[in-house]
Amino acid sequence: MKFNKICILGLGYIGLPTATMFAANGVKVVGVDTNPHVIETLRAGRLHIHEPGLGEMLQKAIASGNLSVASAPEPADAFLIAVPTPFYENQTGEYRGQPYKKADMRAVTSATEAIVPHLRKGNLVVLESTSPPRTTVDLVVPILETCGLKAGSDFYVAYSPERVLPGQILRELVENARVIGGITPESAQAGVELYATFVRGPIHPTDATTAEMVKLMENTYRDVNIAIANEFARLAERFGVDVWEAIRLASLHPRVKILNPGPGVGGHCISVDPWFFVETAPDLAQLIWMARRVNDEQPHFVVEKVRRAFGQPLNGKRIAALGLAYKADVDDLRESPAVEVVHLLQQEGAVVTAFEPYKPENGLPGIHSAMSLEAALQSAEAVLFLVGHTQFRALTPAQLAALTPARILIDTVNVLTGSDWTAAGFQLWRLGAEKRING
Ligand code: SAJ
Repeated sequence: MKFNKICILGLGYIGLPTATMFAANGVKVVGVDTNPHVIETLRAGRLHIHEPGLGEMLQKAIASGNLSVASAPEPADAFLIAVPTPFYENQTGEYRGQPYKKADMRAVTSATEAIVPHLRKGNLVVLESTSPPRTTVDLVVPILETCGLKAGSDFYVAYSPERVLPGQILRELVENARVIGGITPESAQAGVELYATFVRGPIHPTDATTAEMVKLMENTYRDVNIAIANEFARLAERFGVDVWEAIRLASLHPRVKILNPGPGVGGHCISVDPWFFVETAPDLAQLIWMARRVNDEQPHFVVEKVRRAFGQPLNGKRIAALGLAYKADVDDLRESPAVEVVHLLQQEGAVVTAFEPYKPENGLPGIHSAMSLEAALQSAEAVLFLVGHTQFRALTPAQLAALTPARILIDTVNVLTGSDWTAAGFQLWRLGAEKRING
């Protein structure tokens, strides 16, 4: 099949790099977003998200005339849906008295509806948004068929999960293996031909529901493995063991690779996707559900640690919280456990000044953010490391001692390694190591 023009609905962390990549490879792309701010920013050649390398690529794509942005779809050879699928904030399901989170599919529904007036014979529609199993066949196809054409014979429909890592998106979009599930083998084949435009990794055709499940399995596998790392951290504290050392030694086994404990699991993927299994099969997804609970409780575990470091209630204590992003070296605060920790500390009466180097200007509602590391640290009694940003990892004891009167350091992400912090007068408390290290 020949794809001269494609329309990409949703210009976020996935849709925008994908649109830019297609445009850079010679395809005419119309990027569609319902948020006017996104459209204005992109038209001015600027980015509303942070992703290394994307800014230059976007400007070239716009200048070449291959990429344009619009607020509504238009006729094209293929349509890609890359809109968010968060869970409902105020609505939960319940199974045997336990609440579970439910996917909010309204953006997928309205993006699909927006395609209907433009759908022609021979078109391809691909859903990329992470979705509960069977979304393509049970939600997307029936909406598309309201145009009067038959999915699978008149037009093609496929599900293709994105698997890129924020911060590495441009490389991983090209190099990662890609799974493309069609509602028919011909639909999968059409999808393979579309993505072959820029994907250099192997492309694997399958059916749509398998592709949906594959995506959820990947992130659920990671969530469950982080949960066990977090549980190991709790156990290590109980037994007076340093979990980081124990993990390093256990991972010497050729078939064991333990992930890192931390303040919890955030981001828009791993903390969300496992719920799609729980929601659709709560009777079966018991282990997955428990892992979610362990990871969601982790910010409380951190607060308990901070309380122990002070040895007294946190009311009135001045704490510098370093990092608000959901993980190291990204600017994304979505579902961030660091933000949750700050809120919990404030509920205990602590006076928290946060510093997020990737978004110093963007104070979150209810969080007092400093514009610089210096400002965050200058009157703190304790410094709490919540994200392993490179900038924090590079701090030396002498630098930190010069920046803050605080002598209590609480490290939830193992950034304060390799130096003797005690010699510089600090007390170091690390997550997963109950005894004070070196002190
Ligand atoms: N985390 C830990 N310990 C670890 C690893 C991660 O606590 O050992 C935490 C991070 O700090 C963060 C969260 O887990 O809060 C998620 O981070 P991540 O780096 O594991 O994943 P994401 O959400 O940035 O990206 C994931 C990736 N999936 C997998 O690695 C299986 C990515 O490939 C997917 O494209 C993305 O989800 C997605 O969009 O689904």
